Amino acid sequence: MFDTVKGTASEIKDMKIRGAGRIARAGASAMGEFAENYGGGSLEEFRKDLETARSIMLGSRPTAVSLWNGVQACVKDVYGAASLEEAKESVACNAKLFVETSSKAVEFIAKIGAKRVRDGDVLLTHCNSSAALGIIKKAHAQGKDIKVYATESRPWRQGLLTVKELSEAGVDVTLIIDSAVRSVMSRTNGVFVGADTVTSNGELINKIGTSQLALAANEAGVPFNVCTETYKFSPMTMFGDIVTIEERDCGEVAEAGTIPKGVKVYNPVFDITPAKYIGAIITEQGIISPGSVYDVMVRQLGNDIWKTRDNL
Ligand code: RI2
Repeated sequence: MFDTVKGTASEIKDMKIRGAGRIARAGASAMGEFAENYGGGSLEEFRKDLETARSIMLGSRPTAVSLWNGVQACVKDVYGAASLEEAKESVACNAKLFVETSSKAVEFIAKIGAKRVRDGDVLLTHCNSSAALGIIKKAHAQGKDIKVYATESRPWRQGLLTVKELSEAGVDVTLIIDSAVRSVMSRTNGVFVGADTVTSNGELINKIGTSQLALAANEAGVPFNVCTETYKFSPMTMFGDIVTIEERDCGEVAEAGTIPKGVKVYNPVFDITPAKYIGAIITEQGIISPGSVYDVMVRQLGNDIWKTRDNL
């Protein structure tokens, strides 16, 4: 019964499916498929099994609120459903809607953000963000002559995906190692990164190393732009939750047997960029400041958000 959900969760955990937006869409699709193929008995049983499916999915990547919000969007109407069929249909429809609207959001971000790229700009990006790359590719397609530095992004080296994608789109792109960021910053006039999570006070949680780009950009007076769909905003941070920073296996950093016995390896996947280093957050709802994240969350969630607080 849980095969598809387990399969997708394990592909997300193993980074075969990665990128905050992609994992949210994959998670939502798997939940939709689970509901469509559900052959069990009562509405009560479905709700219980759906909860199990939800837990399996959410356990795959603890930091990405995108996955939590994507899965939540699928299951939100199940408790109001009057029959098993209605509940199944609500999950399947909500899953499709989430995939459509989140894909559309990336397109809006590209159109909005590309206006912030000028002819002749030299840009810097980190890791592999579809929202950030959408902007860069759109600016290039508009005929702007741009150059891009892309970090390697150890340990998974997603920067290699970035340089492939940009070069295939015809963009002039240069790969750098992560520690070359400060050295190239003085030649750069815009940083564009993605987001895994944005907190209610406007902090960015993104791939490890992002905060170094922000610091170096701040020092050099280079605008630091975060490119993100608003479903990566984390409502629970409003009520005090602290984002769990995922730590992954030490084998991703150093192969077994390559470091002396007794040496420890620390492999955090994300870091936190304080709001004060962020110039603009480019979303599908327009360009906002880190100080506006709280207002966007409250508007999006409406009065339901106070029920969450009252049930704390
Ligand atoms: P999009 C990625 O996380 C990177 O940190 C990237 O900046 C972020 O997701 C957003 O990516 P990981 O899955 O949603 O590689 O913009 O750990 O594609």
